[in-house]
Amino acid sequence: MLRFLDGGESHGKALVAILEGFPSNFHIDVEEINKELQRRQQGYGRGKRMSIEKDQVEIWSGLRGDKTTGAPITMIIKNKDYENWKDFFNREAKEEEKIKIIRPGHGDLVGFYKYKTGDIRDAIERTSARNTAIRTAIGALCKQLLKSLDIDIRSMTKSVGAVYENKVNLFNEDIYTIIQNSDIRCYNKPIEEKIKAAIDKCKLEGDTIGGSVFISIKGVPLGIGSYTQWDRKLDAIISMGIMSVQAVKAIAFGEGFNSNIQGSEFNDEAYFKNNEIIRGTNHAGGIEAGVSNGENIDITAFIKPIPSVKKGIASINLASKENVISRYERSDVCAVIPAAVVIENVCAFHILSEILNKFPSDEYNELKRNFYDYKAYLKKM
Ligand code: EPS
Repeated sequence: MLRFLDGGESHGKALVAILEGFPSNFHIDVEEINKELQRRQQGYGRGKRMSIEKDQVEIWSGLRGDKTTGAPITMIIKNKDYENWKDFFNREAKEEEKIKIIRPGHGDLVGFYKYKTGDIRDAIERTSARNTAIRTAIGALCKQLLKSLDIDIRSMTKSVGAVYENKVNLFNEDIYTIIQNSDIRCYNKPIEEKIKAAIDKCKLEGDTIGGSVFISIKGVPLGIGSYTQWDRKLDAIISMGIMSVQAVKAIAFGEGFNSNIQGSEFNDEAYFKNNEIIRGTNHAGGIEAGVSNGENIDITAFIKPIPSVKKGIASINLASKENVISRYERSDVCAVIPAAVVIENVCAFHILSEILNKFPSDEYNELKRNFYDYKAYLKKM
């Protein structure tokens, strides 16, 4: 079983995670993880914080040289901004600095009453999307192993505000190079310009903007996940991972949000061609009955506008019980573009975890052998 726990505050010393169940004898490329962390830090619409941080992972356990030993892997990403918060974190909060005015939409209200520390700051620190850095590091490691099993996870921006990008084939190298080099993660230049203009407009207005991202996973063989029990369904498992990413409000697999298709058209027609199963379409998004069917796993995730808006909105002071204008906390204007990278990596963790559930292996070569034997069996059917 692959599992992890993470800890860390947005402006605390570091983000930390312990990943357990990762097979031994796998050569890790730390620089590849750092590249993934850099991808996450990019994207149009980021705020000032990204000019402070330059995320780099340190691996403190579970390795001998660059090879995994099967022991828990401890990952650390230091927060550079901690230098500016050191004093703040190392003493009790002074009464006058405690935050009592909520940012509606954020975790401020629920955190204040749930954990009762008397300061909304404590909720802000742990609810922050800074947490996605460590989630990305964990996923990036899983992604490396998946890549060696010919499983590739890619993403693009699908929409920002009212501007929509057409879906393209992410596994066409020319197309994907353009997307990877775009700071909107878009293929179409005119759409990219429109999205930038929409983000700029929001920034000027002191507002924020949401959107959607498209993730496609290629190479997952038929048979990962199970319909025999609710908590073994692959789409349910992936959904939990994605839903736990800050600001995600909805997920669709394939054409899951399209109510304008009737059954005869929605269901992906199947054919045999040279003894191989061919599907006419992929409206199911690669998962039928909670089990991968061998097609690409296609996911769209919807990200709400960030709740920290400069433009004041109606809010409340929890101490004085007055109706006030919301307070502003430094933030990004648009988190859609980095969310695409985060969700790629969140998916990587769950896909690897479910592959390990089907092929329980302590050691990497054992996993590889079992995985490819299974793929050979599928081919022979
Ligand atoms: C975030 C607020 C901003 C973002 C942060 C998420 O941070 P700060 O409060 O330091 O300005 O930059 O995202 C990251 C730090 C990151 O690494 O993605 C929030 O409130 O969620």
